[in-house]
Amino acid sequence: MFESNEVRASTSTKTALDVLDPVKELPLPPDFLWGVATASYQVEGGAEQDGKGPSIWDDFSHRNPSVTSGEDGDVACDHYNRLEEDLALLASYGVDVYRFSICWSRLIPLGGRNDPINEKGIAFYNNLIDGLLARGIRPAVTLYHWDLPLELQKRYGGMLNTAEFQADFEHYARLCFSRFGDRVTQWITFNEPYITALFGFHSGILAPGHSTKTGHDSTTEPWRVGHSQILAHAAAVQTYVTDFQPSQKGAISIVLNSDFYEPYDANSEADKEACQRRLEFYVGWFGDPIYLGADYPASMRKQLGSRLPQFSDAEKDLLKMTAPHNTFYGMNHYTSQFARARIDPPSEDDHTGNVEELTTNSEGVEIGPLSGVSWLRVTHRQFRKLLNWAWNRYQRPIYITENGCPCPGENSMTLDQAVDDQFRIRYFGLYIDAISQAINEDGVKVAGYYAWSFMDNFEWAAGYTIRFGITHVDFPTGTRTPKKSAAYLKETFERRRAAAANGKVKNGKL
Ligand code: PNW
Repeated sequence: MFESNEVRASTSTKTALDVLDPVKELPLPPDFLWGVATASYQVEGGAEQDGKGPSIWDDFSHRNPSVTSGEDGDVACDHYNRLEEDLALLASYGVDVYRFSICWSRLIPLGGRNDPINEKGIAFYNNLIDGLLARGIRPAVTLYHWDLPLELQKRYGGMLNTAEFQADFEHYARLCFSRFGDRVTQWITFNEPYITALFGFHSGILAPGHSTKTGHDSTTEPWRVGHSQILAHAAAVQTYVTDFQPSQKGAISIVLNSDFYEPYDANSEADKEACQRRLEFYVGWFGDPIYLGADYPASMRKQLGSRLPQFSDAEKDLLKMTAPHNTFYGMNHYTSQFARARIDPPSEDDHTGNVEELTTNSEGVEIGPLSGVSWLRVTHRQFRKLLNWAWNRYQRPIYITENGCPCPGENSMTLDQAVDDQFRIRYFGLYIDAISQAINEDGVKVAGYYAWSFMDNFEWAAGYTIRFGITHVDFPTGTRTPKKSAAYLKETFERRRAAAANGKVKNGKL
């Protein structure tokens, strides 16, 4: 995942589309929100502009060009300098909401609680937020989407130092609430803490690039980094609820990503248990402490023993106190896999719950058709099951905070071919149908949907080779061209919401 693992179109797009189910265009509630999402390092550029300090991603991409396909986010989509154009484009797409992240080192170049604040960085996000509101678009703000101020990594090891990180994150969050909170009603503390912990501190594919290969202890670091994010999250929630929410009236939570898992052998009890355990190691790791105010899942305690940190009494109190204030569940979801129970005992650096992950089951059936990247297959039925799983366990209204895919062969296409993104349109249609079924047939509360992504951007270790945008970006010139999926999303959400409003819906069907 995340490496440059582009899937080139070996067959024509028509053939790839033929194997996908048809879209039913099922209805959605009239107040369902839709929008698009981005992250600061993936789109902004302006790496050294107006006093911004370096982040671990500036450092990582410059030091390890081979890991990031020789690319970096120095310019990316140059969103920092093309703000007006991008605001106009967002408005033309008819979105209700826009999810973006703040680059911490733009606001506090060195990152720490006693370090100076950069007013020019604050001004950029003020312009963005005001520009959105002027166009009737509501901002949803992620505080941390992977670009930690580099100085904090150097000063005390960043997330490896729980107490320092928690204090600095709380201070940064407070700054954001106080400067932007009068206009922001949806806050997200961390994007995908699972990916930060495991890809930043286990495989080393993402910044800061720790792994056993670089001399780090990947049997303990991911669990410490997860612990730090949970406690920093809880501290920020407490600050928001105590000092800002009474007047600002916004909502706050976190975004957890995960695949769904189907048993490799549908008749094997061990494989069925492996699916549940895999989800606990993926989602329960963060979801149980944050939404339930509980300890880590028992399956994790059992396997990881003393390598999984303990919560002190004061920390347990903080989690219990803040849990009910996480009023929505932010879900990033792309794909699913089969899970097979391993027979041998888990290795010390296992993070799966001793589960083998596969794309083909015991009968040789593939989980779904391949998109334009090797880790992502179209698995809309499993998406519906994951929505049910998260709703049953946490009982919070769900926002899909990211969902999308690259088309097979997209990066090798001409502009005309790339904007005719029928594969992506089908993917969106099927996944939105799954949301409709979860709401109307299963009784799951899903409140909104953000497509990933507003535009093609810096896809981390894959550089610019993997394109997730509903807007094509020609990176040498920065030229934006809407893909057909942009118009499709606007029309399909209008149609699906109107269907319900017009009373044309019976039993959730048109
Ligand atoms: C997300 N998986 O990460 C990130 O939040 C985005 O920044 C990124 O651009 C996007 O996905 C597309 O890759 C992922 O489990 C997290 O397969 C998890 C998975 C994939 C991507």
